[in-house]
Amino acid sequence: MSAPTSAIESVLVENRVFPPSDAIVKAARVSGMAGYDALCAEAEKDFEGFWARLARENVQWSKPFTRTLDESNAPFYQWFADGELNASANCLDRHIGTPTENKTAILFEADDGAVTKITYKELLARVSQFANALKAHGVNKGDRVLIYMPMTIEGVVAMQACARIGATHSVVFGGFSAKAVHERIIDAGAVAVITANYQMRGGKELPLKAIIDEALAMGGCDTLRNVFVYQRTATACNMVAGRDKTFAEALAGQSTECAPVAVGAEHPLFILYTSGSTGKPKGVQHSTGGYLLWAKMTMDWTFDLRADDVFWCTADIGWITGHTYVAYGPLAAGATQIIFEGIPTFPNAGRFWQMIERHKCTIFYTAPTAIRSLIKAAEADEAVHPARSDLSSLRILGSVGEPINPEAWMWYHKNVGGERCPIVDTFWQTETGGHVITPLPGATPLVPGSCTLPLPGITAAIVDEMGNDVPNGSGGILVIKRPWPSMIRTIWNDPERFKKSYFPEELKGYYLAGDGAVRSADRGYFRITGRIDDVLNVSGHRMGTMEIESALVSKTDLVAEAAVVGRPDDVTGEAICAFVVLKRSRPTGEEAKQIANELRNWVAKEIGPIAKPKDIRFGDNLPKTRSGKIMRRLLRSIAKGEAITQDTSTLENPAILDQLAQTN
Ligand code: 6R9
Repeated sequence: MSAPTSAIESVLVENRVFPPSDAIVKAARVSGMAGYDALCAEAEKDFEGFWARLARENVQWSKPFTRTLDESNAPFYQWFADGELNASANCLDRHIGTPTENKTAILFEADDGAVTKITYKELLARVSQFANALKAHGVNKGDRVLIYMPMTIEGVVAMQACARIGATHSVVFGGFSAKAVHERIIDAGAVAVITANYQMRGGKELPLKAIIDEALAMGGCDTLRNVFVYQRTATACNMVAGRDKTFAEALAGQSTECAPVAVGAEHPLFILYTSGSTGKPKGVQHSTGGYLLWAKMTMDWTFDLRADDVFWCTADIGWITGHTYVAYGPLAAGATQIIFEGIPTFPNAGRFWQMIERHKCTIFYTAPTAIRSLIKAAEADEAVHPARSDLSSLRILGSVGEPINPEAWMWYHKNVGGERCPIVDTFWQTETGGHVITPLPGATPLVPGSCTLPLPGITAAIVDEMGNDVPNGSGGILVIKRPWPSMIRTIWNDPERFKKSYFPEELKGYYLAGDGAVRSADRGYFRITGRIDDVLNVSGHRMGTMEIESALVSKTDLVAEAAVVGRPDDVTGEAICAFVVLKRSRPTGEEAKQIANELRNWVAKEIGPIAKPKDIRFGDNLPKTRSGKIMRRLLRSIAKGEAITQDTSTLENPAILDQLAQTN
């Protein structure tokens, strides 16, 4: 861990400011900076009272809580612990008997453009029926269920059905490999898997069930009893008698009514695996009460949601953004939301803009990497430019997953937002459960590339390595000083790692986010400067360098040693760059290309295609200190194509730098 120093200058020179218009301020829920300041003051005056008020207003409790925050076993904080609720009831049942019951909950657009709509009432029936099917197969409160589904209504149904019976879901992104799935089934002790035969992306039919079969064939999944298979396409897939059931088989004869199971506020709603700085992914465990409060409250605060909004978060349910702002938040808030199965470039790179027009989307929330790739596409082909679509329905834009560079911000603002829509650049993490630092659209003056200010009650700060505050304008380590309701509760099966990773002793008990940040000297606005651990952010997806290294060295017939670093990339934010020492002599030319491809495919098989290194360079060795430590900062410079200016006097083998600097 080291405090970042780069990227600080840019925040000091960014002086464009975009305040919300008077009309937006007037109509907003949190209205103007006065509205924001009032909430902050309330939180400061009575921290617990503030959260208790919001938890009562935003969540429906089947048994009210009497105690707000329990810090007695810090950092294992508990919120609203003696309260009881059901997350699915909070997303569905709460709307029954209100005008929302017949409102479209999900407007699903398939890869091929076919549209299906489902109302809240219909969704409740679908979720209840599937919940009954799970129960009939012996899935009980507290059991873990692994979900490996495409972006479909059924993906959300699967998550909500688990929540309804108090089962803890663990969604795995459909791009992860059989090995990654296998590891997660075992770590979570999953009793069931919910998957689909295939998924449709960009006109291609890609297998899902076959990957589950492969994972289960690896053995050791002793807890697993059932696999439920949604028939997304007409193509048949392998079914194992006794273990595998189609949705149709499982649902046959099941009632469409199912009483939600009340759980304690701290009951684990889900586990979501994410990359950390060691090879093993962390199962981030979230609560039910505090998490749901956050999902609902941030829909209102950050997106200023109104009854007639058409909300679209483009994230996959396999990531935290798809949990909080697809599967839970929009439903808890009673919104109409768009769910999109496909990819932004199929059948052409105007798909997002055409869909906004077609469905009169009002709030659009996506990742900088998507924006950057669509800028490129629009510049290359006028036909897919957002100007070709009517985007006048939009009123708020959002960004998430990685820092948005001011150029992309300005393009988004002008070409998508018509210079009228506030952009909420939401900083948060799998571990934070929902937004923690973000502008509020009717309050915060915007500065391109800055996530601006913490939400009321979030005590975000920038500190040095001893946990002392640094002055505005200086870079440092991003922390959150006090707990908040939607924070990570623990790492599944590994409480020690939870403490060590997020509450290191030297940081005074503060939550360590793992990012570097700097606050602007004038406004105190936060800008995230990137991860300070060995985690890369590629297209908004977190990848651990150690995970990729372990995957490479597990190709034992070929690889002796590997080191993985990130380098800046125009479209994906960061790109993965691997330095590899082979067991045979160093290849060059065509042969190097061929082996590099073989290694890329290997990594795709071990982790998933998203982890494939973009660059692979071969060396006779890696730059190491005399004590044998790989000098990653030198590799980072080489990967960027920079001249080495750092001190190399501690290097065991300085000559290796020239060799690695040559592209194969
Ligand atoms: C929600 C999500 C978390 C990491 C985080 C940071 C980066 C997310 C950001 C951002 C700058 C933003 N990140 N949002 N950096 N500005 N608005 O992405 O969760 O997948 O866990 O990634 O993403 O580095 O630490 P997750």
